[in-house]
Amino acid sequence: MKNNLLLYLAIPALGMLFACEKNRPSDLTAHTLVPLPREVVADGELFTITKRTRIVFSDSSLEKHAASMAEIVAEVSDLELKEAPSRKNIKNNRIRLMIEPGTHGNEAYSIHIRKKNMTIAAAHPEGIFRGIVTLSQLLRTGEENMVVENKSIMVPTGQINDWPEYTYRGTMLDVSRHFFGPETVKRYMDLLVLYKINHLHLHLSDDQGWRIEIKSWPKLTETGGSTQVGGGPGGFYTQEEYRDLVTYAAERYITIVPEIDMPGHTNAALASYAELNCDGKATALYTGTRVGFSTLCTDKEITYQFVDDVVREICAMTPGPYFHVGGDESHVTALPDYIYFINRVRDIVHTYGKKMIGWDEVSHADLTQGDIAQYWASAQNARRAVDKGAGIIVSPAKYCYLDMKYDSTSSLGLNWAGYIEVDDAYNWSPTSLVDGIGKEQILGVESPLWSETIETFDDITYLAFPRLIGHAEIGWSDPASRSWEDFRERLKSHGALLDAMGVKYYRSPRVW
Ligand code: TNX
Repeated sequence: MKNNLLLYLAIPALGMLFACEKNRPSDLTAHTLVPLPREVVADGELFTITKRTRIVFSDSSLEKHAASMAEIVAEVSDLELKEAPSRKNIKNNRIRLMIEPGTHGNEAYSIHIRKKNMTIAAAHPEGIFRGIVTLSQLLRTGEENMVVENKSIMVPTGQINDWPEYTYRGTMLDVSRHFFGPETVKRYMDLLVLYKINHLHLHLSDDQGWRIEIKSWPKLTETGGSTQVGGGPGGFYTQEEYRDLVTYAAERYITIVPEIDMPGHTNAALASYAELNCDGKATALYTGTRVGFSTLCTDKEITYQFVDDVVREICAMTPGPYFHVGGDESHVTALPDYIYFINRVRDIVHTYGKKMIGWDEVSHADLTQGDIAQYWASAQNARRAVDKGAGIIVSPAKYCYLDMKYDSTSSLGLNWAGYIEVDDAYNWSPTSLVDGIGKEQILGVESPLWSETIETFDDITYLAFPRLIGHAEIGWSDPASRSWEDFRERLKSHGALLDAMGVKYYRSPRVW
């Protein structure tokens, strides 16, 4: 059975993977893995994958994973390995995928490579998936001589034990300022998987565009989805397309986090429905890039009916635990109105069984345990949120904003939070940003990519890579073992991998 979940991971016909017999790779610690695994112990031998190697799995839930494993091997060599349930009990010359109890959560895994066989073990299929990603990196970014004439693959023996620092490792894509269709989002997800990013936050509405079909309020997309920054045609996801994205994400262990930004950043909705405005008049569509000029009318009851319908329809299509309510830069909403609004919206989100996430300004409202503030600008807001019992996702603009220019010569991006070179994006720590906010309060790290200046898949990847790879390591790896010098060396091989996949990225002079 063919399954291409991880096919993209295996696509590059890396010229470097053709080998000669001498100089065999035999040191597992000489790897180029990103994010850096917790523990890697080498024992100096080799396991050789040949055409007789079998992939066996302990549990039917791993059948797809076994197929992905076979595809990765097939892509780096000419080998077409057979898969079988492990009751056939093959001991030697096999790659075994195995569920076994573990202690570090669903994503933890271990890889044990012995002379005669190899095992990827985890407590949950998700851990097996993360382990397969690690192995695929090992095969694709490893030493040049692992693959011998395409007929065998020599893997250095040893053990990898690995688990994440934070359970939430995300990136946000703004599909409102410029719209990106489902195929673009899927291609982006294919790359996120490679670096173990497990949340994709979609910024589905803003002043310039409403991007998700809401059946009970059809003009949101008919009118509000009809344009974008610069006046282009915009676009939106039908509910069917959104569901398909959610499924595509789930198959890759990515959780979609939908955001409807409110009460500010709502011009697209205000242009679609006159009744959402305090003066009862629809606004004009907006294709510029100013922020902070729009607000829903917080003292009209229809506003809450609108929010309830939108949240209900989106939550019904979203299996993940979160609904993001935005809440940023509501500069024309008076603070008491803002607080009243967020409190009511939070209750609506809870009614539909989701946890509320909001940008750090939502800390002004009555947050409770389980609510989450996304720290992007104000340490004071983040602190206030924590004091109310909320959790924190860290996205400090000066390190995490993927839409900031790399330097003054970057043609894409903005610079209001500064220039962010690849080492700046890597050299910081989530736990030393705000006094009183440590690992216990932090769910994880997210890198937002706002789209005022970007229009294509290449634009997305140029700003995201390689900075996002650094953020992925911050979210996953042991903080005590992170170092820029070491990361930079590993990153070099990932440039070759991105090249082989045809992914456009910023070739920073600080790395290459
Ligand atoms: C600030 S970050 C915004 C966005 C802009 C972004 C541009 C945040 C919560 N709000 O509306 O797109 O800056 O970098």
